[in-house]
Amino acid sequence: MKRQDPYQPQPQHKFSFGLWTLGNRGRDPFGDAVRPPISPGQIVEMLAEVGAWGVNLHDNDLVPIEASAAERDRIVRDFKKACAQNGIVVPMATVSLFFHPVFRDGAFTANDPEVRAYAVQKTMRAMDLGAELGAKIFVLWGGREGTETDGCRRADEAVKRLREAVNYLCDYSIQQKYGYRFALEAKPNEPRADIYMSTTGHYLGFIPTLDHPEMVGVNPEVAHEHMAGLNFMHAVAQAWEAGKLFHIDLNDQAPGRYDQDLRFGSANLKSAFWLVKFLEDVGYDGSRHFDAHAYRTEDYEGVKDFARGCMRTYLILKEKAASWNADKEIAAILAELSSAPKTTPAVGKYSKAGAAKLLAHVFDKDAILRKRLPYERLDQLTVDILTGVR
Ligand code: GLT
Ligand code: MN
Ligand code: MN
Repeated sequence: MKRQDPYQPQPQHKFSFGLWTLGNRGRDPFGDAVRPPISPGQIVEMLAEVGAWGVNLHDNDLVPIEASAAERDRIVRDFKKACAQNGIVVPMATVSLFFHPVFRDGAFTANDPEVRAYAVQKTMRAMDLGAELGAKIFVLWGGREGTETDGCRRADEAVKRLREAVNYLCDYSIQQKYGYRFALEAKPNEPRADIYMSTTGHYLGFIPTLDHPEMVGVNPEVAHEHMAGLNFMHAVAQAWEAGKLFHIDLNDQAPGRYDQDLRFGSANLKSAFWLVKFLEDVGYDGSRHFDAHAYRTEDYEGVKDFARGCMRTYLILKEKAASWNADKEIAAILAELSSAPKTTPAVGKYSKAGAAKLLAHVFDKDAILRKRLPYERLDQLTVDILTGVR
């Protein structure tokens, strides 16, 4: 009997892609599109063919910005039908506050009050659209919320404007009973020279200042933290620990480059491994959303290869993470690392008695230093597992 492919994506893996990802036509700042346009319905068919679970969208990925109300309704009806026929769900919606030239100076943080008001109105309409399609997560990525010259506004004013907009949108969701959870996505630069809220950590500091912090979390993206030279998994872990990992954008990126949005795991397999291991170890159960696109060399068959590759790599790394966790030598090293003499005073929560005990204890620093920390071996075992020789 033929063994079933263990890396075949299943609905419970919650793999999703944006309409803008499979629909990406390979345009870049230096060259025009290489792939012909395809419709949202065709993208949904492709997603079903490759075994994905969900599709995410910006308002204008589906409904052109100038569409009439009647056109909008027809487009939405057809799209819902395509999703139902292909067994594809819409877990997340978002809004384009970056493509139209009106947002050249930002959206929620723009200096022109009319642009700020339009941005909020456009987002409310995108929330209506997402709710109609069943989305429960609403992503906000402020790609244009930034500067080329810091003479244009005081940076703390931008923070205040952003807060005002997010507060407004939370209240709109409550009033409409949409049940949204907002996921804020950071990026350090591109398309603006400097974007406010440049890392996930910035957003984690911003969220507690909101009127409804419980409704707002983050959508960290691999590439965006790598562009800032940061350890992505650490950002994800901090978001998770704060109860704020509402969504995640998986892709890949070599540090120091332009915004690459590469196939998941294709640039730095080892950091992708630590990430997948983290998500699986803690039991993250949200979407595994791939915000990436195929190489510009590809036709739509190549785009399917790209999408299959993202999911396959995730599932391979998930299997490797299980092997890592089950490895006896690794388990023995981990146990050794955190062992200590029984006489070690516990720190834990402060108490007067505990503090007195701690102050009285004499630490044998030489003995502590004699303890092995075999991280070289630990890391090589990881490499052996990842390369398949173990
Ligand atoms: C855009 C950006 C992404 C964001 C999307 C959501 S759009 O493609 O590069 O990182 O997640 O607005
Ligand atoms: Mn993204
Ligand atoms: Mn990106």
